[in-house]
Amino acid sequence: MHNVRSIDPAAQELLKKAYRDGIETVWERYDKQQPQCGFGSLGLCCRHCIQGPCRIDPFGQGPDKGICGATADVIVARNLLRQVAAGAAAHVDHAYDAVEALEMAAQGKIDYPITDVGKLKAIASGLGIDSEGKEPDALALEVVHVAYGDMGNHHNRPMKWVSAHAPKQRLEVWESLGIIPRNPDREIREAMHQTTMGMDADPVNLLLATAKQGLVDGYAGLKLATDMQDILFGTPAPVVTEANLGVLKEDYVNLIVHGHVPLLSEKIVQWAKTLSPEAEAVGAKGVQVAGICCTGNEVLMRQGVPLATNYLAQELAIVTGAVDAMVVDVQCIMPSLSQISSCYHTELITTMPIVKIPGATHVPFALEKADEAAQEIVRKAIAAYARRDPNKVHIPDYREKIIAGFSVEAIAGALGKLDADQPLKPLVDNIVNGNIVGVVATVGCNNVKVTQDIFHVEMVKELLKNNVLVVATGCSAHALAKAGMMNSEGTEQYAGSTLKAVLRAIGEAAGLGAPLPPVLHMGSCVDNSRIGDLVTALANYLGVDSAALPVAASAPEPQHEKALSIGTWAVAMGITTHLGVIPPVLGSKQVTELLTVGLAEVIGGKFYVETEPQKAALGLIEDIRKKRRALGL
Ligand code: BF8
Ligand code: SF4
Repeated sequence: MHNVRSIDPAAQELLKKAYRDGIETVWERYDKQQPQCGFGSLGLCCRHCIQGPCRIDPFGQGPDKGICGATADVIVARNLLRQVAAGAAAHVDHAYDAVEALEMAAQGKIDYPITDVGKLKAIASGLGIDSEGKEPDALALEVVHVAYGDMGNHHNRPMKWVSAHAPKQRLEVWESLGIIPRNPDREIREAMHQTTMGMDADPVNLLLATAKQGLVDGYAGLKLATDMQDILFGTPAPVVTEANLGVLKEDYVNLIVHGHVPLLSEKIVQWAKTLSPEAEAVGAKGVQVAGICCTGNEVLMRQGVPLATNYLAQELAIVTGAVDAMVVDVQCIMPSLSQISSCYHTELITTMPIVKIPGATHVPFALEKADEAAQEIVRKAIAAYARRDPNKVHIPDYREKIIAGFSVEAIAGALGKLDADQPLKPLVDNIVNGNIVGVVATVGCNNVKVTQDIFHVEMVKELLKNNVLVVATGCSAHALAKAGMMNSEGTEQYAGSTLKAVLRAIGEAAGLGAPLPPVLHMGSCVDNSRIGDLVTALANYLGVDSAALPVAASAPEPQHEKALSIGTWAVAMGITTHLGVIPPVLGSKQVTELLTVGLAEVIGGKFYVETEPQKAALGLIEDIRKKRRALGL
């Protein structure tokens, strides 16, 4: 429990308004859930068959087995595997939609461009496809063929997206453990089978299966989605804009895009510009699009669309009374948005066949009719603007300047100004000489159990002070953007002296006229693949295992099953991965011990749980220093 709900000043202001307006938010609902079930919190409840539910007494006084004989270790391990498989399923489903879009775009069946032919060629070449003399459409179809081949691989061979993109030395480790995925759908199906009643009762085997799901997530979800989306919409390059709810404008039609998949939001951004005269006709100055969650990160990275807010303040965006329409696609969308919208004039619009919310308007999205859907949505926002009640409007005056768009290609571009032949060399040199102690990737969500954003911000302050470079994605990136850590002033304010000097030098060489931000925004949660690509490039450049690099990861405020899947992938990459909220595994000593210690011996990476931000930062720095010492640095 906590007294302060958020450190975001805009959220704090709107919480007061929500109270005045009689709006119930996620924080009140959280309070009403107290005390939360102890069995569930420890992972000790099994509902996998209908003889149950079965619960194990953590104090050793009640039952120590489920009705079938499953122990605490088995129940906890099965539950974790199901959660990680569910997270992977979400990302793979997202990636599949993107593959389908690239296929239809290449066939000329839909009005989507192939924007980044360079990226297409790079992906093709990684997969061993020759681009010579081929038209982009034909080449894209060959790449799609490989992706579909992975999705429908009926042989016992590794997925090509894994073997083509993983660090060489990792492949050997995974091979020896028998955890290289063959076909994402098959592996997810197998995980469901493996955890059903009367199946696997070996916690070690179940955890290896969990690690395999991490690889499914990393390569068939994250990496595949990012690759397809970059080819379609372009690989991000630096953009300058602003973050926080102060980006909404009183005299504009405000349209918020929320969710994860850019297939629709890219079209909305485009049509919001085109239909601006229609907004002017109803007395607005234009259409302001702003983003929540990862679809917000997607259109930020490629189109420079400002960020509205992250997961935990999604309801508060509507409480501004200034959001004319909020359009959602998939994942992390609170069903409560419908009820809250009905208290204002906001039109909540669902778009996907698997996400419908009673009370919302459903505008079906299909690739073939994407432009029509986007126009309809923008027009609904414009129509709603006329119904806006000025007495209910309050836009908190908070926004921070941000520089985003740091794909690996963009980072290499900036570094390439220092060494065009070996763009990674300046980064590696500065890690070797200790100006940069290491790199930490902060990823993942807000969680109502933690004061919103506090863990992201306080932990990163400590890391930066200690000359650790930070890269961020997802709602972590939103939090750090809102806190002013993604601009040049943030470098002056937060970076330790040697890190600051490096960021100044790169900023100058790259022609920014100011230091590079101390936290580099690398995109949405599927764009954690970009962090994976950076790690892989560093490992291959140095000829070492990725597990040896002075790199760590952290999900300070994780809430979603996807965050567990991403974390599991990072651990499988050999990376120490911090969680700031305790996942439901403490009911099993064996599983907890394997995740935080034992796994490291076989896979190189491990989970590290610490619920205090400064301590977490120091723990990660200690881990990085150990890796430095092992490398002789
Ligand atoms: O995929 S960080 S709360 S929005 S799950 Fe959701 Fe978590 Fe935010 Fe993006 Ni990622
Ligand atoms: Fe209980 Fe076993 Fe059924 Fe789980 S699978 S609900 S532990 S009987």
